Formats: sequence, structure tokens, C-alpha cells
Amino acid sequence: MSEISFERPDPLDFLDIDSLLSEEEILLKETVKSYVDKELKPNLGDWWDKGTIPHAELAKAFGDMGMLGMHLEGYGCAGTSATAYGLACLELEAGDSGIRSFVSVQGSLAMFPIWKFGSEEQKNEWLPRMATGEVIGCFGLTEADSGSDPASMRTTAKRDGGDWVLNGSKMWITNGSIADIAVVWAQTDEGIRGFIVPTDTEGFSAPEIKKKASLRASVTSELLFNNVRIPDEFVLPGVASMRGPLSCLNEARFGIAFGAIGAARDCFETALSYSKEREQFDTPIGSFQLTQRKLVEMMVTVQRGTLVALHLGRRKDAGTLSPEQISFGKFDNVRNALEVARTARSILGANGITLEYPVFRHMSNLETVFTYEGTNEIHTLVMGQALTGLNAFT
Ligand code: TGC
Ligand code: FAD
Repeated sequence: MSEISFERPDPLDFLDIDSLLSEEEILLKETVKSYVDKELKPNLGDWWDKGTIPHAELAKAFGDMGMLGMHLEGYGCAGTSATAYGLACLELEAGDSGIRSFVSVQGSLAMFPIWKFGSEEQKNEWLPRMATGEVIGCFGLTEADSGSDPASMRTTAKRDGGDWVLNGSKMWITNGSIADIAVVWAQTDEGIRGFIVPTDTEGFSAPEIKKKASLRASVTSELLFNNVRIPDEFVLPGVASMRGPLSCLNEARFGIAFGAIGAARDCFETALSYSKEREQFDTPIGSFQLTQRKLVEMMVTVQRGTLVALHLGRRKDAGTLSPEQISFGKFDNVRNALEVARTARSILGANGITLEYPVFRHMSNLETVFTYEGTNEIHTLVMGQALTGLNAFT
């Protein structure tokens, strides 16, 4: 008969989820965590406050660590499992959602479409340099009037001899002003197509969006196209429909299902440690029943979200993960992470509103994460359609 173990659970891994990971996965997780703890966390409050990141330095460091396009095979990419990519996203977002965004936009939204839909020449031209961080990419899908409904986009590309001419604009584009290339989705006579636009092309500009109150350790920009002329060799040949950009979103949303739990875990850990040190009424606030309730709720949410993410990772590696299941992870883990961040904020009292602690920063970032990559409502409706067979978007 099996026995019950009376070993007290680790407060930071209550269900011993690490025991479900391979040695390689644990090593990768620890490597990323150690980099985030040593190199990023001491600076993140400041970067967030100033609204800047040392993007070139970060790109090089992430390139050296093999984290850019890490789940892609060939062309200088590391070719790890999807689960490993997810775990890296989790550890990065335990630092800051903006840092995870930097890596997921590069790998899942800029490199993936080239890898999946690009020609051999395009792959050889761009992917190896994007994997090292020498070339930074961005992903232009959203427009000012086309957010949740990107198929309504107005940016156009028209054939002109052997070239294409792009006109229009994109909005809210991560890494836009620092990118060397933009993967841009535009309406054409042949359907929606993807274009690799070198950002030094005449007629292209990418003004940065300022005064953000969320995701401040990340560059967000408009992309403007004024008769931008692109040779035919820069069009992604493999797709001519919304299936192109939506396939990229599957990859990035998968990373977010992991990443959001990283932010939640950091909030929980911060609140747990604070609750044992902070005293009121001559006793640590962690001794109050109401605080213990909050801590337990946070811990359970983080553990449950980690299991969901890991399950998605295993399914993706097995080739059985569906977009609707990715929506489950993005929908549930992000809303729960936001709840954890708010609860942690309350435990820190007034200190919770400062950038001395990471909690408010995570809480504010998670408002963006709740909205980008498909809002909470969009993922609800994707799953609603899977349940009922009825499409709420038409
Ligand atoms: P629909 O008419 O249903 O389908 C059009 C075509 O797309 C195919 N498809 C998919 N393919 C791959 N993966 C998916 N998940 C797919 N969903 C649909 C479909 O088979 C069809 O293919 P074909 O070949 O027959 O043409 O699509 P729709 O236009 O009605 O859209 C449905 C909806 C609302 C779910 C979609 O538009 C959506 O997901 N909207 C949300 C937009 C969004 O998430 N934007 C994110 C922008 S990028 C971003 O936020 C980056 S943040 C930075 C960071 O990640 O850190
Ligand atoms: P809207 O679509 O206008 O939605 C407003 C509200 O209406 C939401 O609550 C939404 O859920 C709701 N709504 C809309 N349609 C429905 C419906 N059918 N039923 C019920 N409710 C509905 N985009 C990119 O292409 N590339 C990027 O790199 C990128 N980075 C971003 C970085 C940041 C910091 C931010 C904030 C956004 C970024 N985005 C990017 C854009 C992001 O994907 C969009 O903001 C998102 O898709 C939502 O679009 P919207 O903001 O226009 O909101």
C-alpha cells in the first residue's frame, strides 16, 4: 500500500510540480531564473519607472542564452521543446511582463512567421541573425481601428511591377521603434499577406507611444507606411489569409499562459515574505487568519495555473494542442494572475503601491497582458464557440 509523506510541502512549490519536469527543463528554468534574479530584477523598477529598457544589451544576452526563437528548429535556433519555451517565458515574466514580451515577440511573432511561412532564402537571410539578437523584429497586426477584429485591417499592399507598395498604419506594436525588420500583415487582392519590411525602407517610420501606465519596461510603437516599396522576395509565400497571423498568435498566447503565472508567482513570493516580516499589533501580519487565507488562495492559484500551463506544454510537444485549449490557458491564467497581483498588493499595504516591490508593476503590466494577444472576452468567445458550435463573431 502506498504511504502518505509527512514531509512539509515547499511553500514555493507546494505540489512539487518540479518533480514533473525533466532534468533539462529544471536546468533551463534555473538558468533563466538566475539571470532574471541577478541581472534584471535589481534594475526592473528603474527601467519601468523611466519607461526604457537596454534593448540591445538584452537582445545580445538572450541571444547568447539561446532564448530567441528557442522552440524553432534549424537556422541557428535552439530547437527546444515547447514546454521548455513556456518555462523560459514563466521565469522571464517573474521578472517583468515587458521582458517576456521582448522575447516572445521576437521568437513567436517575428521569427515564427518567417520560419513557418517564409522561403528558404528568407529563413537563411533573417533567422540566424534574429536568433543571436543581432536583428530585432516586431509584428504588425493591430491597427487603431482593428484590434480584436484584425481581419478588418485597412493597411494595404498593392503590386506594382515586381514590387509591392504598402500604405496604412499599425498601432500598439511591441519593439516597433527598435526593430530592424517588421513582419507586417496587409490586405492584398490575394487575401491577407505577410511582408518582411526592413525598417530603414523609405516611407517607413515607427514613432514610440509614450505615457503608458502599463508594460513600461517595453517599447510600444505605431508603424506608419507611406508608399513603402518592398520587393516580391520580401513577401511570405506560405500563406494568404488570417491563418498566417493567427498561427503566430497561437505560439505567443501559449507562452503567455506560462508567463502570466511567473508574474503571479513573483507577487505571491513577495507577499509571503513580506507577511512574515511586517508586524502590526505586535505580531507578523502573516499570523492573521485573513492574511493566511489570502496567501493560501494565491498559492493555490499559482500552483493550479502552473499545472494548466505544463499540461498545455506537454500537449503542444505531443502535437495535440488546439487553439481553443491555448485560449483556455491564456484566459484563465492571465485573469487569475491579475487577481493574485491585486491580493498581493493588499498584503503589502502602502508599500504595495511603490516600485520598491515588484507587485504593483506586475499588477499594472498584467492589465496589458489581459488585453493583448486576444482580450479575455475574445478567448471567452473562442471557447464559447468550441462549446456550442455557434460563432459569436458573426
Ligand atoms: P476566422 O474567420 O475564424 O478564420 C480566418 C482564418 O484563420 C484560421 N484560424 C486560425 N489559424 C490558426 N490559428 C488560429 N487560432 C486560428 N483561428 C482561425 C481559419 O481557419 C481561417 O483560415 P482560412 O485558411 O480558411 O482562411 O477568423 P476571424 O477573422 O473571424 O477571427 C477570429 C478571432 C476573433 C478569434 C481573431 O480575429 C482573434 O483572435 N482576434 C484577437 C486579435 C489578437 O489577438 N490580436 C493580437 C495582436 S498581437 C499582440 O497582441 C502581441 S502582444 C506582444 C506580446 O505577445 O508580448
Ligand atoms: P478593442 O478590440 O477595441 O476592444 C475593446 C473592448 O471591447 C475589449 O474589452 C474587448 O474584449 C471588447 N470586445 C471587442 N470585440 C468584442 C466582441 N466581439 N465581443 C465582446 N467584447 C468585445 N498588437 C500587435 O499586432 N502587435 C504587437 O506587438 C502588440 N503589442 C501590444 C503591446 C501593448 C502594450 C498593448 C497594450 C497592445 C499590443 N498590441 C499589439 C495590440 C493588442 O493586441 C490589442 O490591444 C488587442 O488585440 C485588443 O484590441 P483593442 O485594444 O483595439 O481593443
